[in-house]
Amino acid sequence: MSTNVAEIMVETLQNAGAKRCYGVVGDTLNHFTDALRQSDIEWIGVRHEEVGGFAAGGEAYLTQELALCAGSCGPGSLHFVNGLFDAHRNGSPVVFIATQVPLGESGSSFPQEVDQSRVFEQYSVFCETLNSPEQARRMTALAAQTALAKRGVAVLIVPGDIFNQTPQNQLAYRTHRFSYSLRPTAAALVPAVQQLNKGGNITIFAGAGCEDAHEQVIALAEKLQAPIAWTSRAKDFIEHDNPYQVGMTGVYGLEGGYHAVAECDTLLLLGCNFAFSQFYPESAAIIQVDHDPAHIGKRYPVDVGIIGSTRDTCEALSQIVEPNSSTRWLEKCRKRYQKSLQKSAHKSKDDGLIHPQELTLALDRLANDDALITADTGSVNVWMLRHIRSLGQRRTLASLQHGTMANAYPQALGIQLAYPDRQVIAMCGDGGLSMLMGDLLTLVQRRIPLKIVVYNNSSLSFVELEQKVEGLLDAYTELENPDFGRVAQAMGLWGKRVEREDQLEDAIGDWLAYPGPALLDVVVNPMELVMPPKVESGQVASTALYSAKAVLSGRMDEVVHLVKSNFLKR
Ligand SMILES: Cc1ncc(C[n+]2csc(CCOP(=O)(O)OP(=O)(O)O)c2C)c(N)n1
Ligand SMILES: [Mg+2]
Repeated sequence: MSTNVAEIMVETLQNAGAKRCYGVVGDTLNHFTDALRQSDIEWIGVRHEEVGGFAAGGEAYLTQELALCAGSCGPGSLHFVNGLFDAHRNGSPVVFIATQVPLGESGSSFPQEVDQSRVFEQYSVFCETLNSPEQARRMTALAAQTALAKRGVAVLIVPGDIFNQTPQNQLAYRTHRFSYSLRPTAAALVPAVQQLNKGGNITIFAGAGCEDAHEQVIALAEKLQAPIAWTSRAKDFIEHDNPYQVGMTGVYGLEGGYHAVAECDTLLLLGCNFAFSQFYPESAAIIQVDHDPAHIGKRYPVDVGIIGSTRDTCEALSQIVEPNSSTRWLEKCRKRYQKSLQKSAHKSKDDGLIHPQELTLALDRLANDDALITADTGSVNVWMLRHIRSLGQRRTLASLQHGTMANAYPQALGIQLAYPDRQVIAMCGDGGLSMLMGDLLTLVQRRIPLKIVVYNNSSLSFVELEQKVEGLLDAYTELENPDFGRVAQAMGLWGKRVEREDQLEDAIGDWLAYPGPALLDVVVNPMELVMPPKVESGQVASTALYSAKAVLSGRMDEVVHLVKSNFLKR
């Protein structure tokens, strides 16, 4: 058996399946990293701890295995906050070892002392302090078990002087893992079946709770002839090989998904936690299926709740609902979806400029069928969600719950380490990339063959859109950028900049074929805005107000460009 606390913790985490630990070494962490050095867990030194938090989150999200982070006391652990909040909200099983000043100094405002528990308890599944060496094995096993079972970040705070102490006695605590199913009883299904048997226009709205239920959801849709709209987080589980899917609703969605949800008679929510009430139907009967009773009616009033896994509940419902003989509603929604998708992908008339949709469609065509793709918060993740097809083997990740910038390439860094033989692509905003650029050096130092593409619109464009639809003159969104291709080259990556549409395809080919880390800087049309499917009349008026303000302040050219790019589609 291991001897000191650091060794006990590392052994326990390794037995729980952890393969990598991300962080920056230092002071209170040194005994822990020394134990890691002698284990099978790989230390991934990053330049900024936030990147380590995102990377662990990306790795754990896709593998559903434990990933680790460890921080030195005070600022070293604080730097993880944003990355780990994102990991937690994505449901990534991560254990974070936050170290603390020596136990005897706690509470004395000792240099670098920060009360980590007050920071991390709000977004974690477990947040406890190790107060004695005897607790080491038990608390570490529990942290890992809770992260895996509840899918989130478990934080274990360890005073630095405990690591090299040896416990007097130890019991054989370890991490237990289970898979289980949650099948509703026949009686619990009756109200839902009665409603579904009334027929009419039934729509399924599928959420992230449909993971592992692709086949069962489609079988139920077939029986009900129901279109399936999906939330952004359900993309990978629902979109592919699905003749019933009609895309997303919400600000990221298009008309197809919007109308299917807003205008149905019965809405069947499957593992769906969609937060934006203005996109729910005003007068439909709503049935909600969820594994967690606390989620029923949380986002919008519902008529019937069923507690069960999506997989088991759909299987049970498919066996007992009456088949719907009318395909009219389904066909109407599918047609709207195809039309809205084409409209959104169209080029505008500004010849020569690269439109972000065109770039995304080119990536979709040229990326491998099993590529792993991340996207930054902003306009970029909308282009990814709309235009990169999931294809079944492809997986995607964005910061859809936490909504932080600068997530894409750090998440992809962890994903590429976990899947060294797969093509991994990070779709970055120019704002996102430049916010956390230092770890491009980690890609070079560790030869991580990640492919980064920058949607370079010299702008925090999503915020520009927000300001314009509120009738404000856009302000403080401009970015003065370098040639990111040359910056990448100077840092040791393959780098290139593309400015014209006719260069795009070849450049993507060269970039994807490069065997090491590579960055493609693509200058995209800055006026191409993410248009939501339902533009409120107030928003139209506000956009007109923006135009009036812009004209009055001598920015007429911008108004012409905006109208050409977004309203005069070919
Ligand atoms: C850490 C953080 N800061 C600020 C914001 C607010 N915000 C959301 S999107 C965005 C702009 C992103 O710009 P960029 O990465 O260039 O992408 P674009 O929208 O231009 O495609 C900002 C500032 C945020 N979500 N997260
Ligand atoms: Mg931008």
